[in-house]
Amino acid sequence: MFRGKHSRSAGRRAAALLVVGLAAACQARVIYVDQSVALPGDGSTWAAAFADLQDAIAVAAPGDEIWVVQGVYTPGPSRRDFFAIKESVAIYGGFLGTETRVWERDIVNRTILSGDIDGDGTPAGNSYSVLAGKNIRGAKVSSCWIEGGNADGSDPAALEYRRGGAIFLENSSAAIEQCRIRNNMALAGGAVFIEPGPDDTEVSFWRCFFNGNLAFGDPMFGDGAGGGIGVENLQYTMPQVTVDRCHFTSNDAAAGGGAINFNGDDADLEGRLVVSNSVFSTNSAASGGGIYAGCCCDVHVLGSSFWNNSAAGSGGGVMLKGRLYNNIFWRNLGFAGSMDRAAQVDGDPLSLVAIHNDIMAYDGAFDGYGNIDADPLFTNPPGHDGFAGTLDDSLAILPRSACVQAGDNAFVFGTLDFPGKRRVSPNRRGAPAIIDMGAYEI
Ligand SMILES: [Ca+2]
Ligand SMILES: [Ca+2]
Repeated sequence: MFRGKHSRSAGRRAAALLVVGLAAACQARVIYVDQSVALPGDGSTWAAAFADLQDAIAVAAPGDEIWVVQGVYTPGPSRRDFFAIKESVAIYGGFLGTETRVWERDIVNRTILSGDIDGDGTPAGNSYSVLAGKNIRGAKVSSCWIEGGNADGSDPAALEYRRGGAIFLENSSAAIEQCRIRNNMALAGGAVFIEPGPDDTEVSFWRCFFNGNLAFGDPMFGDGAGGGIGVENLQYTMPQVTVDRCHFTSNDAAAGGGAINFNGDDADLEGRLVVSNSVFSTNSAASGGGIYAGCCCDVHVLGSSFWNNSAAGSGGGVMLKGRLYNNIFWRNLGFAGSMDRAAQVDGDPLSLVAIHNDIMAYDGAFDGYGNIDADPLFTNPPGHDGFAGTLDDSLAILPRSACVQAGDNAFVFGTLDFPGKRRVSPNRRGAPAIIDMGAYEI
């Protein structure tokens, strides 16, 4: 089992979680929101729901849950308005307005948190960030579609209007779960930007889809990194960021990290990025089409698949310092459309360890063992719609793929693969349970 280093802050974090848990037990309540309610009430029942999500957020206290019926919700008339992510408050979307239990919600009931406040269907005039949180702990956003944020602020000193079109987090810990985060843009951190602060913070993404997000800023001025998720800081300790069972497709960055940019000070040994059981298809950047991680922080990529990502320079799949376990990097594109090893995985050989990966054109460049160079036999990468870069892209592999039973069980994070099958399954009855390379277990 893959285990992380023991952080000096683990004890403090556990204590904080305990306090949050006690607070939740004492005063947890549900606040109901339904934009179509006939007569808005005090949010105490579906029949008396608030019509405006902002009204629910305004009265929410730590431990509360906000349940939001399907429909479109906008933060407010000003581009500076946002839905506040509050301390120990969970926002759940995906309801029809009849449910009595939180698990009855379903993402197919689209609770859309939209930045298109002028309703013209274009990014122009939209909210800088749809959601934002500062100095908070224990927050959750679940089962929402988050779209249309456009952090294109012109004042260089006002970072919060230039980062994180969908979500801007500063010195905060939050869990983002089962959300569809699409068509957001920013100068950096197109969908999500995580600004570290003086506290130890942790941000997790679980079963989220990132599609069509863009970091468009000018790299000359330190912008343009992280089309999907951007984390960048030289002043404070980098946060702990985990990404599990997520799908990144058609996210683009003018600088590093089409899907994810994780970049701090080289002296920062506390920050950590763990990416597991995730799919990266058709993302692009100047460098690191899938992931760019340029600091010496703890960076681990496990059980994930990278296909058709591209970089104008190097590392069409990933460009990083870190550790790669049980992944597939296939047909990613580098400089001038090349598909050599550097187009799949690039980074400083002295700081990159690769163990049991399938890497196209692998040349033994990195420390490690068990790596192969064999067509993974994806079943249908562009998916049923025939277009690469859409949400039905699939990097499932055929049973006769060389990636089957070819991983290393010493490096497994999480118990389920990308679609939800148990990790470390035998490929047939009676076979030993060995993890398959990539995001899909046979
Ligand atoms: Ca607009
Ligand atoms: Ca597709």
